[in-house]
Parts: sequence; structure tokens; C-alpha cells
Amino acid sequence: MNILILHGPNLNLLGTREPEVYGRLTLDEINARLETYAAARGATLRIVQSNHEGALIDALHEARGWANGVILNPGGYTHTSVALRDAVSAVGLPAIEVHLSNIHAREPFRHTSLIAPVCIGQISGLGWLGYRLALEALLERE
Ligand code: CA2
Repeated sequence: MNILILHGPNLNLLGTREPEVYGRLTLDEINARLETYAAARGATLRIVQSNHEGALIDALHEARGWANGVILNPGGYTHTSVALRDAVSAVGLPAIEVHLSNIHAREPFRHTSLIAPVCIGQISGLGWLGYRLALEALLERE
């Protein structure tokens, strides 16, 4: 199994600010945990973080023909990006949206995801574990 993990804007700042919202782990620490989990399960990860909408879309396009599934935390683009939604839909890979915080318990503008309707599922509010659970879900999927 080959899995693309996409981290959206500002997630490179994890571990530096707002630990009460996003946890204490840095993005590198989260990625290392996911790599360890994937290796134990015989899966290969490609992990991309970008602050640029087009770069996230390019990474999705490049996953065609290689990846069996996608895990994405679109960050703020979750609530705004029709283009990212269209890309997730266009590549036709099973995708799971992950959020560190519970977007449904935060400001009303975070309650709506434009991406979730084109994903097979959404995990929100479980911190870094959400990524690992999403990985498990893709690997267990029939
Ligand atoms: O909870 C999540 O994972 C979010 O996708 C995080 C986004 C936010 O816009 C979404 O509504 C929910 C923001 C990421 C910002 O990350 C930071 C990390 C450390 C310090 C400041 C921001």
C-alpha cells in the first residue's frame, strides 16, 4: 500500500504555538510516528506539507498511478478551497480528512468542510492519533 499524506498551510508551525489546540508534537515528530507505524504494516508513505494551494493540488495529481489512498489535513483550505476539493474528487483515490482539533467545537466558520463530502471519512479532534487511525482505516479497507 502506498499512501500520500498531505499537510496544509501553517501545519509546519506545529509544536511552536497553541499546544492547547493542536498538541505539543512538531510536524516532524508526527511524521516520524506515522512512518514507524506504516513500516510495521508494510506500507509506504509520501508526506508533503505545503502552505500553497496549488502545491497541494500538484501533489494530489502526482499521486495518481502511485498511491492507493490519501490522508489530508487541508488546514484552513478545508473551509474555503473548491479547487482542492475538485482535485481530491478528480484523482478518485480513497481519501480521509484529518483535523487535529475538533473543528465542530470551534468557530462556526470551521464547522463546514468543502473537502469532507469527497472523502470516505473525516476524523476531527483526536490530535495526531487521528492520522494514525486514518492510516489504519486505509490499510484495513477491503
Ligand atoms: O485542527 C486542524 O487540524 C485544522 O486543520 C488546523 C488549521 C485550521 O485552520 C483548521 O480549521 C483545523 C490551522 C493549522 C494551523 O496550525 C498551527 C500550528 C501551530 C501554531 C499555529 C497554527
